[in-house]
Amino acid sequence: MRPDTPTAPETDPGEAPKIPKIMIVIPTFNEAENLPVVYQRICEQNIPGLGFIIVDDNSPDGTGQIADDLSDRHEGVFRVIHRPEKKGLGRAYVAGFKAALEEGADIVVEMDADLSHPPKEIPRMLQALEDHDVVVGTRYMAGGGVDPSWSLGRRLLSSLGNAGIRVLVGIAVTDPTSGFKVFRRSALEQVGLDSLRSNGFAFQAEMMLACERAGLRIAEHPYSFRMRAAGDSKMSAGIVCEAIVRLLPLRFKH
Ligand SMILES: Nc1nc2c(ncn2[C@@H]2O[C@H](COP(=O)(O)OP(=O)(O)OP(=O)(O)O)[C@@H](O)[C@H]2O)c(=O)[nH]1
Ligand SMILES: [Mg+2]
Repeated sequence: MRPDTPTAPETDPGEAPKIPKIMIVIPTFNEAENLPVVYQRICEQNIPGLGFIIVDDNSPDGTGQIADDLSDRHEGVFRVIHRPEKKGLGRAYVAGFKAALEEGADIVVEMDADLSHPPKEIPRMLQALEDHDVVVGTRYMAGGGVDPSWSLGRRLLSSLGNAGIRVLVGIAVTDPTSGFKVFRRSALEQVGLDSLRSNGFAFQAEMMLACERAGLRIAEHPYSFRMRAAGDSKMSAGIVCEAIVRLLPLRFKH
C-alpha cells in the first residue's frame, strides 16, 4: 500500500506521511496448526504498519498459548484476547474489532485462521480501500471461485444459499457470507458494532447489511476460496438455523 494513501492519518505539511496502522483480526477456535502458518503468510506480503488481534475462546488444542508465544516473540505486534469459553464467531469478531479500534487502527482486516482466505489478496484489497470504505473478498464474481475439491452438491448449496440470503435479506454484494473483508476505521465506527447480534456465518451477512444500510462505499474483490488447511470446521446445523432465524427479520428491521 502506498504511504500516501487517503486512509493515512493526517500529517503536517513537510512531515513524512504516516503509514496507516493496519490490524488483522483473526478469531480462533482450535487453529493450533493454522495460526503460525497464516501469520507467516501474511508477513510475507510485506505490508507496513501491521498488527494482529487474535480472539481465542480457550481452544482445547492450545491455540491461545500459541498466540501468546507469537506475541512474546513479536513484541508490540500482537494483542491476544482470551475468552473463557466458546462464544461464537460473531462475538469474537465484535470483540476483535473493538480491540482494533482501541489500538488505534486506521484499517481493519477480517479473516479466518484456516487459510481459506489467501493472504496474498490483502495488498490488492488495501489498494481498493483507497477509494472505498469496505472491501469484500468475494467468491462469486469473475476471477473468484471455490475450492476445486468441492463437490457439485456443495457448490450448489453455497451459491444458492448466498443467492437466497441476498434476495431474502436484501443485500447487494455478491458474496454476503464472505468472512474476508477490509474496513476503514470510520466504517467500523459507523456500523454500530453493538447492534450486531448474529454469531455464525449469519454474522457476515448482518455486518454486510449494516454496511450497506450505513451508505458505505463497498468494493468487491474476487478471490479463490480454499478448504481449511488443517483442523475441523465449526459449521453445524445450529449455525444454519441461527442464520435463518436471525437474518430473515433483518429485512424488516431499520
Ligand atoms: N474465537 C472463536 N473463533 C471461532 C469460533 N467459531 C469459529 N471460529 C473461528 O472463525 C473462523 C471461521 O471458522 P470455520 O470453522 O473455518 O468456519 P467456516 O469457515 O464457516 O467453515 P469451513 O469452511 O468448514 O472452514 C476460524 O478462524 C475459526 O477458528 C468461536 O466460537 N470462537
Ligand atoms: Mg473456514
